[in-house]
Amino acid sequence: MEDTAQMKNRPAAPDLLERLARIVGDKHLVTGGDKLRPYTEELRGRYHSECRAVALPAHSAQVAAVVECCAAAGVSIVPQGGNTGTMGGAVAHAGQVILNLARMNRVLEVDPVNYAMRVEAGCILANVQAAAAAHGRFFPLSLGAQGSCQIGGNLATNAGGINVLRYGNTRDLVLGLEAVLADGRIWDGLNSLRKNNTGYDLKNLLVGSEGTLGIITAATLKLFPAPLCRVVALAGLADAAAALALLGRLRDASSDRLSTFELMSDIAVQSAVKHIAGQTDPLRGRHRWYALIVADSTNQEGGDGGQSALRGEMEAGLARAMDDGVLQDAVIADSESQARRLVLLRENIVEAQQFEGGSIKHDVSVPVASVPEFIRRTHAAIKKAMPHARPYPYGHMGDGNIHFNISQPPDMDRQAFLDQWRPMNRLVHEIAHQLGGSFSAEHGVGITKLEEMKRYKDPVSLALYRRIKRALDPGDVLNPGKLNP
Ligand code: 2HG
Ligand code: ZN
Repeated sequence: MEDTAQMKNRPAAPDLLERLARIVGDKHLVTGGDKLRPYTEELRGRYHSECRAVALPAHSAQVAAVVECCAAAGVSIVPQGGNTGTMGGAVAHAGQVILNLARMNRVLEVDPVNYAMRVEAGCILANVQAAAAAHGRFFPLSLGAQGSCQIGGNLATNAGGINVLRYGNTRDLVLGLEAVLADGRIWDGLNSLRKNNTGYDLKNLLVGSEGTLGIITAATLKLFPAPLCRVVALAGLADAAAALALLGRLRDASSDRLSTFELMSDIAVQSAVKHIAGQTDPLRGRHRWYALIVADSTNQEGGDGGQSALRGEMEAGLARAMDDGVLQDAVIADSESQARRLVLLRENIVEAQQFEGGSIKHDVSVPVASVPEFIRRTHAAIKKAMPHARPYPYGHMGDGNIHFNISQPPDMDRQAFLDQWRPMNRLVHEIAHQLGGSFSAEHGVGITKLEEMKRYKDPVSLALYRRIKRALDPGDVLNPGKLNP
């Protein structure tokens, strides 16, 4: 194999596009015009892609043929799912081909007895959840973009979401994978075994590799019993230390059946109430912090599918916490529609932040027990650096993953504020690092966090990553320039 520099300098064979069209079909090779936009524009408008073409293969053999063809022409590939990532992992430059898996969207099998399902990589996450539910099973990965993100992208980026506390991270939900490698071979690791202790765990190498080691084309996913009842509560709290205490108490009180424990700052909740139509704050007074709590159960005890038993446990846990001064107020949803509205409050704060002007985003994790200290120190550091900046923190408290976002001072120029992105990142990431945390807990690295990789990853890890990349993709065909600084 020739090296990357040689590949980049060699002009692509003029008939590359013809050959790609022959592989995927004319209709499924997008080369220009408005049709490119869904693949080249990303949701938040932070990046814009250029590309030679977008290829939309129909099955793994076509993916393999596209990879072989591009590799032979010295053209690199950007694998892409629903294009909902936030770190620029699916962003392409003019010389590249985007390979989007949208057409590979079949649910291949749901096996309720084995608690497993096999899907193609382009399945929309919400459709995966629905297919599992249709067989009385539960696929727990759940995140804001689930109506448009693809499961292959979720796996390639190890995207997290709001159920990690109970069901584990995305990589924990995978039993097997199929992937196309940089040399066009198809790796078939699509088994549904719970135990298979034979050799290196290749699937875990690919999950979270952001398309740099192989293109995930199909997956066998782990399913769970479908929850029959759920209790959704919103608590008002004085500080993050109280939220931490409440988290522990409710894990105990519910026999560890909490699936979600999300922390939201007052500014985040109030901004959702202000900007999102129909959104209300169900608590009587204002609180500095709020927690959205979901518990679910498959235990059918009692005449109502277990609902009152689980509700009883949660009510008792919340009442004790109130008596002990841990929480200031709480409400439990009385109906499924109220429950849905409470969950929407958390979902809406992401969109609501856009109405507060420019925002600088963070996605850090620290040990769960260190969240209060992280929040305290970060808040103070931001206020010192920019007194009128408005910290807008929220996140997956149960996983120690806080989006310590910052909204611009109201009277500051938006761009002048956004120009502070890097120094603000540095400040927040330093504190997370000092507390033994990560600068990217769920959104990955892409191109946005390459500097942080250099700064915070230990040199041995970085050297191993480079070796693994060279071993699997010596020609730098797959998503070059992403993840590895
Ligand atoms: C969430 O938790 C997402 O809602 C988005 O990870 C976070 O936009 C963000 O900062
Ligand atoms: Zn998140």
